[in-house]
Amino acid sequence: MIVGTAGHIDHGKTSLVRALTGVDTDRLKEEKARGISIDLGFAYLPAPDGSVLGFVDVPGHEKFVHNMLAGAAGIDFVLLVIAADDGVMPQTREHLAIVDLLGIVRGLVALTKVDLVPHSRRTEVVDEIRQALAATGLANADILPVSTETGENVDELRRRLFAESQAMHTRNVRGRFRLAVDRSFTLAGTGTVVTGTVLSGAVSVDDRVVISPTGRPARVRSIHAQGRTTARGQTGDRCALNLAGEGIGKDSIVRGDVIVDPDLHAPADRIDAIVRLLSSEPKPINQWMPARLHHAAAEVGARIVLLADAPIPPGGEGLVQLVLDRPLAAASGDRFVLRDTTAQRTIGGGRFIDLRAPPRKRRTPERLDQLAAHAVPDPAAALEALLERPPFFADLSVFARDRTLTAEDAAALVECCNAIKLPTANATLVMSAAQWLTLKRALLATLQKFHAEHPDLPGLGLEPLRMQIHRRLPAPGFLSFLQGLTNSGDIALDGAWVRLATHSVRLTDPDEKLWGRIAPLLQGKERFRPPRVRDIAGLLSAREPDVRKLLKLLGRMGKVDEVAHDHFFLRSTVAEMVDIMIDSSAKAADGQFSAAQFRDRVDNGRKVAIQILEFFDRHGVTLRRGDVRRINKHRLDLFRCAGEGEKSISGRESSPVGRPDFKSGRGREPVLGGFDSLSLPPSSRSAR
Ligand SMILES: Nc1nc2c(ncn2[C@@H]2O[C@H](COP(=O)(O)OP(=O)(O)OP(=O)(O)O)[C@@H](O)[C@H]2O)c(=O)[nH]1
Ligand SMILES: [Mg+2]
Repeated sequence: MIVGTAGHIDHGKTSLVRALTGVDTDRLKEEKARGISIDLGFAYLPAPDGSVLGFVDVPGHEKFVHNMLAGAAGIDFVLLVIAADDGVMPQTREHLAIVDLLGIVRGLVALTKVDLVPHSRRTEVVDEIRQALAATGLANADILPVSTETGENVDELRRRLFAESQAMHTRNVRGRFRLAVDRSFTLAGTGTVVTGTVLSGAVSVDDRVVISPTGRPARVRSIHAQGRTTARGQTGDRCALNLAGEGIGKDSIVRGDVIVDPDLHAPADRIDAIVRLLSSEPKPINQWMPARLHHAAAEVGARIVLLADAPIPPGGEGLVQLVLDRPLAAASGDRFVLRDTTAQRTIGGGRFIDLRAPPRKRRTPERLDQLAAHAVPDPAAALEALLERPPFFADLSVFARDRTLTAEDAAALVECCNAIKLPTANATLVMSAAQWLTLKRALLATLQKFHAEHPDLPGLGLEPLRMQIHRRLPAPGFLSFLQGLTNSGDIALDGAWVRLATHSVRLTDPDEKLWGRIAPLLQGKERFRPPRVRDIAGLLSAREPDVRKLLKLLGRMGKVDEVAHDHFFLRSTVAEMVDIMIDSSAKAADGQFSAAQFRDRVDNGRKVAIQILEFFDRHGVTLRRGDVRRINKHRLDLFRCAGEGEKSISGRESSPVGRPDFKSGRGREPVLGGFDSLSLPPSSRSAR
């Protein structure tokens, strides 16, 4: 258990810690000279149960409240020190407000210097204290009269602290490691040492950590926890870490930095939060009000953006966006305190709700609804609430990181919420099973409708499909969703096209008829020099655009290939030409053949032969060097005829490129304008 003192200057905090532990925490020369505490002091006290109590002694001077704040962030139990002669003073109230804003509800009031006052004063001051505590989390705290001068109740106080420590359930060691740095120094023979309270998780010797927000990596060389050497420190321990790493020195780590599990490093400079303004404040919080923000041991300048219409009145509470001067290493749910810009008084504080606050549309009803879900403390309940609201998905990676959840915690969360994961390259999105099903139904219905209206099209483009679905996922998540449906056999992805698995392209009756007349022109003797679109149109007295459109469609169906502009060959002819090239190359000692050799075999004139070879070059089937070409056996399957997949052609290796290659965006599509979109739409490209 970490005990922190609080209270007005000179009320006897340091004396009390010394009486309890035997340690004088005022170490600085200036502290000795002025007889006041300036910075944080630390002491340890072994308890009878074998545990060790840690003490953080804070200064009471109004100028050093920022130091008090740095110390108060990691404490479990507050020892509010009030001198019986003075009674409740300004920093008694301010420290009490801070402790309350930080959510510290366990504590005890030490009524010090009782040796200096008559007995009647004791009851008087106790009444005053009760009033001050009334509206806080410490309303029911015990008030114990003590004197370090006479020793009255010092043993009793120590005994009570031991009992409190024992009663306190060991803090849950769940979560990833975070330690808020309050000191950084160099120790001769050891190196760089940082101290602070472990806010979550645990750390072991040799662990890799990151200093956040700077992002510098380091290794933990050794650990002291609660004043003792150990191999491991955990939540609630005050630890000293000896850190090693490039550029690691006492000056590269400062008070306010947070040593974190590398996966947690994601500083935030725009945070949505719930804030409470102290009732003692004279003015409300207005739009864009500046303030000093204290979080853990860090302090930054901030602007307050109101998320509701009205200003937050003294004693009131409201949602705000905190726009920070520089990023903080924080976690969702962390407490913070606000002070005025001149650092003269504490004005309020609250709890971080969403570390990834949007700079725009931050007050829309949809966003505020999401914030309500983010505000739920229990991770499972919060995630469940998020998934029930627009946009009906969440980024699990970000959610888990910002709540410092471990991988196991995150997995358990998915299980517990019955959520469905959509893994993408950089993140894992999650949806509720119900929403996933809704999306699936909407998608299948959209495709079904599209196929019914366009039986001659291979499918709907990825991006148009995504935009047509009312429940819209971001492109990478959508691709992941489609991949899931592909795996389950509901849909098929062909290049950039999405179709129902059951859909196959059918020609319309007029097209079927026209094809019946065109096909013979591409076969037989003339198959290596078939007529071009214009010639076909002339021969059949058909409209040129109709012929072109049909042949392009047949290209998508894999029946023909557009070898050169407006020059279509039957797929079987292309396959035959591939065989001819294989044969030519097999007959040559060096596996190479010339354009002239190819032209002689297909007998179609130099110009056409070259166009065909260039077509194969573009598809990587042939590799050209000067006047000769080689076969690239890895691309041979590109031009097999439909249904020919099983036929083994000697010398050909079955290759993964037989199917359209979704990943690379390459497929069977002719390079020359035969396909509306050769590569994937930009959205699906960004999906990787
Ligand atoms: N008579 C009497 N004097 C006390 C008692 N406790 C502290 N003092 C005296 O009060 C003065 C201030 O004590 P500190 O312990 O330094 O007070 P503090 O609260 O730590 O002061 P800051 O850290 O500067 O805020 C010292 O001169 C102490 O000797 C007490 O119980 N009785
Ligand atoms: Mg002191």
